[in-house]
Amino acid sequence: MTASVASGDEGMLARRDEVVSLFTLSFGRQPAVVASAPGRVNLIGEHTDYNGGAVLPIAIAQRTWVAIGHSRDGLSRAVSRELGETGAWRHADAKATHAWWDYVAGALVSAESLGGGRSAREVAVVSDVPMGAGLSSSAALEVATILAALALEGVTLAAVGDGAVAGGSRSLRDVALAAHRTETEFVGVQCGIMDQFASALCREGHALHLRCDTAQATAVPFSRGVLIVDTMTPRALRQSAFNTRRAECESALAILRTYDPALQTLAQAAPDLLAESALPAPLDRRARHVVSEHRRVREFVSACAEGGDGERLGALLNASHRSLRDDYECSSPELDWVAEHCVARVGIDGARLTGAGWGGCAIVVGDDATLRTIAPDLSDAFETSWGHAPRTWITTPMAGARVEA
Ligand code: NG1
Repeated sequence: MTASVASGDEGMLARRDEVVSLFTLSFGRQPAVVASAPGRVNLIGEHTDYNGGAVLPIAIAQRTWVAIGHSRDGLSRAVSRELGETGAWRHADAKATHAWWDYVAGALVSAESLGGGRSAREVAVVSDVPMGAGLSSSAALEVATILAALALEGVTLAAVGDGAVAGGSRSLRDVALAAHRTETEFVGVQCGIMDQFASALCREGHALHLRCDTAQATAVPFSRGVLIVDTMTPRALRQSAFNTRRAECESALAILRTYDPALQTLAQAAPDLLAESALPAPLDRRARHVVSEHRRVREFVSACAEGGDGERLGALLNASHRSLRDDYECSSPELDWVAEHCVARVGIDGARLTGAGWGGCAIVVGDDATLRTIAPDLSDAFETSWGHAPRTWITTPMAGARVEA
């Protein structure tokens, strides 16, 4: 099995044409606007977001494309190339129905507060962001829909760095926050802000250093390649294990606050405080992971700013994996296999699990050409060891959301 290659300009144009065709075929006229937004993968900073720490995602090559136009009969509709069934609803009565178009209906509702209109609209969706792989396909759909809805009403966005349309009083940051509200308030998934911020604000050739306590976001130059390996293992126990970890982190913070009442978040706890408080097991290990991972993000960002030395980056990635495996206990044998298989190879910096863990994806970071060479062998060796093939993608840091010309 070979890794999919990042889409180039031609692929982007083809996808834009496909979503225009889908819209035209479905609704009998051309769309007024097309917008797109990428999926994301987190380079480092795992299980830090809900502990007030930092994360460092990049936008991946796979994107979601949304074409939009005003509806002519008062009914909103959404059609998707990948998801089949067409949804129809009245915008004024929009509510979550556990259908894929909840993300579209909810995004149109969230866009209202930014000037995104209240009328019925028709939307076509084409996406190559893999679903169910932890690469934020839902955030990409929310962000692209909100951006398309704003452009349809002529709302222009103020520049954030150089990632947005110039002018206007709204920014891509507002789009990210509206997309996050879609997920938490409309769809009803209580997630952190990373996915929507990454999809909206990432810049090509950069990672996004996002402080989850203040929502402060900075672009950090990052030019290495990333091989994403989806181990394709069932993640049945993931949600309950995730909830257990969140509760453990809350307990650890409550105990630490008895020593330092001013402590705001677990990620900010000083190593000395951890030692002094002698947290009971396993809270000591959970806290150690969160505090050390938050520090690793800072060191990774410094290493990137100072030229991105592969050895330094790799040491931090590998340390992150060990900490997730041993202290946070959220790895899996397959994820450990990927991490171990990739260490000490020329052209590879390091590897670690990404996302929540307990199955799911790992990333291998290194030189783009080396990743393309090793990906097929890695897939074959994985299949020999585990009896099934992984899904793999290679990407470099891509641009965030945009309105298409
Ligand atoms: P993934 O596994 O990528 O969905 C989950 C959380 C993130 C973060 C990571 C661990 C959801 C929707 N996402 O990510 O917010 O906590 O785990 O760093 O729960």
